[in-house]
Amino acid sequence: MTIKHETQQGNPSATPTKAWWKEAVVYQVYWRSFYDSDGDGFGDMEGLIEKLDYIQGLGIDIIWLNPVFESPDLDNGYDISDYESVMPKAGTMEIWEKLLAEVHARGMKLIMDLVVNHTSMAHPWFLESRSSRDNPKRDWYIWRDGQDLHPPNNWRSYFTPSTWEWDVETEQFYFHSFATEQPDLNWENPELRQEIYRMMRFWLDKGIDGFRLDAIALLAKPESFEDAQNPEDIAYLTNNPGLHDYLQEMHREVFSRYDVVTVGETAFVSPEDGLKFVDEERGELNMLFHFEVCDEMPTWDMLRFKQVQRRWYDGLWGRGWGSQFLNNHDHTRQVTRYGNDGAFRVQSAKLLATMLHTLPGTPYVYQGEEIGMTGVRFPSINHYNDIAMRNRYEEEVSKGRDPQEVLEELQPLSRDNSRTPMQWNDSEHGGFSSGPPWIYPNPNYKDINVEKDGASPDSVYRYYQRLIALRKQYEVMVYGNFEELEPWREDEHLYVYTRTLGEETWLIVLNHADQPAILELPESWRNQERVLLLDNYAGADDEIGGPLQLGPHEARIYRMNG
Ligand code: ISL
Repeated sequence: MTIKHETQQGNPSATPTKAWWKEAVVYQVYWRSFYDSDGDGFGDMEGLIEKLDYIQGLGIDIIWLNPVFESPDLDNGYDISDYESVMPKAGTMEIWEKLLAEVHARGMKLIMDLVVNHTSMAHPWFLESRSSRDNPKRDWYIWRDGQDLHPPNNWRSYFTPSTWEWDVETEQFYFHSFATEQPDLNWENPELRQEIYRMMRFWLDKGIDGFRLDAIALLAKPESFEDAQNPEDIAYLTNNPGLHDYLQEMHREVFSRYDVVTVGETAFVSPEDGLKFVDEERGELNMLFHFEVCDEMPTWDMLRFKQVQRRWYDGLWGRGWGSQFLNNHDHTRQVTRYGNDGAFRVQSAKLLATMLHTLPGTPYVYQGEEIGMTGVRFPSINHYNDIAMRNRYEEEVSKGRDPQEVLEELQPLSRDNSRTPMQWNDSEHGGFSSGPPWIYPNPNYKDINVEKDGASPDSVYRYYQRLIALRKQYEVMVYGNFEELEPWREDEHLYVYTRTLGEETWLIVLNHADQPAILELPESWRNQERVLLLDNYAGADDEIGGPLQLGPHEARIYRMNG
């Protein structure tokens, strides 16, 4: 079979092919922070089972479960030491089977977060590989001679100053894209690849509904590890030659044999690169997460966000599928980073949700965003757990920088912002656990929690329910063509766009600002019949023919000629 490498741009006026995972809303469960059933301070799968009705109540279709495989847990499960057993912290294989059955019994699907770019250094494969230069598994990882004990090149990893670690036993360096404890697998080795495919089929044969593929754009490494011009720009870790050959082989050997969904975590991809992963003609992945916002837009910038949305719509639409998200377990909470988590927290949480659920692509809800949970500022580095942040803090302070200055620089984007325990009620630890949690709760759990949100007439959870219910009722929200209204294309606060499918046209109006706005619709729109399907102010609509008077962070969805 020839490998297809050519790609075209998307087709903005096309109507996409239909698929269940395009119509779905995904809820990401960072289980260790979701609900602790046994009081050990860690969330667990039993706790998740107890809360499945809460998730189903939103109208969720798919649950994305962060890694539960056996692991020393240095990177919270992204350092796997046994792909076919469950980390005791999370539960047992029997409990996992029960979780899958309970998810399916509620008509939902379960996708597993799988890390195949690297393993833990405690994985038996690595222990064998590092035991001697002629061990049969030596080539399952990436080993190179240095240059007079210096690393083979100047690359830095995501979490450390160098991607190379010296191994005194066999006197070579091994390669790691993340922490030293996370050695990269050598995907050039066909035996390794076949073992990964067998493991994937092991889980798919248990009945899971797909995978979230961690760091999947990193699988291929360059022939020769030349020095980088700018070692700080770590994009060199991704999209190396051969990557798509591996993904097309993975699709042939695994995904093509099941009715499952695959979503790739593809950092550093452009729409052109992205289409190579998700072009439905190519047989690789179903959809992807790009990071042109979360990795590259430190704070809200409406014009930049609009530009990113245009690029990806034009780049993928009609040929491949994307996702919409503004936070996850790696990126701080969206209402803090990209909205207003103060005076307008509730309205802002709803506006961001309206935007993500009405823009093209599958929306991903990260646990807690459905009640407007916020980021956090812990007082010292010792309150933080995230290996990425702690490594960077040490690295910067070791350069002689002021520790408090480094702390304040790292706090806003620390991954721990979104990893604080789910806030269920205002009891101790937010109702997350009866024991001290593995990570400090956000002190605002007394004011922001599921119970209090549910008791509020302005419940964010109930707004998400209504938003998600609309998706089930109207196909235009999934398959409708996207187009911005000209007068507001360059507006820094107002985002005004339509979704159109056949005779159905929706107009979405968002005022991403702390001030009210008056919006004079163009003549052709002003007098059209319309139905206000959803409004985060729950107020009456404006008179047809007159201007739209929007409050701060007000979001509206109109069905035109409804
Ligand atoms: O967190 C990021 C930047 O601050 C992301 O770019 C992230 O580190 C990167 O995209 C890869 O993330 C994934 O792999 C890591 C793991 O630590 C992350 O939690 C996971 O989402 C290594 O497995």
